[in-house]
Amino acid sequence: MDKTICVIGLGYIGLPTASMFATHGYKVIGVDVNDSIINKVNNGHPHIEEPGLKTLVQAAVLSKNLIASNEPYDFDVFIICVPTPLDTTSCTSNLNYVRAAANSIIPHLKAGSLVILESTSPPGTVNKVLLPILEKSGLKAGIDLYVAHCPERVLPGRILEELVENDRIIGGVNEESAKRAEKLYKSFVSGNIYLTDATTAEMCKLMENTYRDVNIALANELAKISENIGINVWDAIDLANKHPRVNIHQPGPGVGGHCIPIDPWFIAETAPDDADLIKLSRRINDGMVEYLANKIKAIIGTSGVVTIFGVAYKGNVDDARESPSLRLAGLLVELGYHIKIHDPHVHEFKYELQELSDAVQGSDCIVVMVDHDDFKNISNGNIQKIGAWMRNKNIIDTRNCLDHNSWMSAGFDIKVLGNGAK
Ligand code: SAJ
Repeated sequence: MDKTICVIGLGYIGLPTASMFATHGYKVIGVDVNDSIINKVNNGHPHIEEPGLKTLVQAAVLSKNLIASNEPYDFDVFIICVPTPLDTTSCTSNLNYVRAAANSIIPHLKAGSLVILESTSPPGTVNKVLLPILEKSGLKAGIDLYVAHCPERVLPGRILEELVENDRIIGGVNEESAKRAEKLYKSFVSGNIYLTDATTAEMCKLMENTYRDVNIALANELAKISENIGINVWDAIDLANKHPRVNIHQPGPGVGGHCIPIDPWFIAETAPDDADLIKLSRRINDGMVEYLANKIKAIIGTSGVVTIFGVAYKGNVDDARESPSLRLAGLLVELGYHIKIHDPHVHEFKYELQELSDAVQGSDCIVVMVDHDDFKNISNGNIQKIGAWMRNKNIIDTRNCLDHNSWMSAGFDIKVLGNGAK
């Protein structure tokens, strides 16, 4: 019976997972390389903004069932929740953090230890990367060492609910590994738990996010076509989705976050000659910022002041990782435009962030890149003020999220991505 767990990596998945186990009957050591994170966790002040997480971490720490440390202990179970970033030059996975985590637990393994990889990884990572390292301990996977892959699928902003409610896929190097991991997660997961092999579990996670990226690429391609043929793609998608088996996604300025734009590459690196649609979809989605730059050029010419509204990767979050706005900003600067940026949720960004009034001062065009509620709810009075501060009253709504009549009444020329209707 497993009673003690080492969670390696206290990020946006590791910390909630460690805290969940610590409040459901397990003694947990949360291991991280960052001393500041360790101190914050031990003081009950998580470094991650996530609804309900502070309460959960404080309960886990106060119960003394969660201690953060910079090194593992000789516990029963080890759960690896470290980053697996994309090497953007080669578009391949960087598994160095997984290797480092695996090496760090070798001295703490004993006969019967269970190791679970949660980090999203290319298919084959458990069998070809993790096992060879863990077996340096002298233990043999499937004999006296149990190993499984249990990917997460939680939506940032709803992590604690989805950690409990979502179905989980567990892939073991053998059936006993999967079953031992299943018993562990059943301590707090109310969703169904499905068992498979490790490589299938790795591929399943990647397929989920690749499905989303490919469907977003379809929506973006339909948006461009709709502009050309003079219809509103948003209305067309809404109507097409009335079909019981159609789920066309929403167009946008590109795909951000540290999952959807990255996970498809993990499949492509494994089968580069067979991943044509997957790679093309990535190019279509990443190409939306060039499409927008051409739209801006058609509106204000080859120079001027462009205001970017929103740098988070999606609405109402403060995370700007892999944000399309980052790529658009770089492209516009390269093309010679003067850019000004405003995002009410994000406070650190590669480019200067300004308050709204400063960001629109003297601007020739606002590009709404993120459907923050703050942008949707700008009052008519403030729309008038924004118009008065701008040099030219142009606005491009890439998320179809604004009240277009309000902006048009204030004298704005409004363009909506994908809306070619006059
Ligand atoms: N986006 C569109 N059009 C859409 C949907 C999303 O342009 O129709 C864009 C968003 O603006 C954003 C990006 O795609 O820039 C990603 O958005 P997302 O809604 O997919 O959010 P994530 O990345 O936070 O969460 C996804 C989820 N995966 C799926 O829905 C299949 C989540 O369940 C995963 O756990 C998460 O990736 C992850 O960590 O893998």
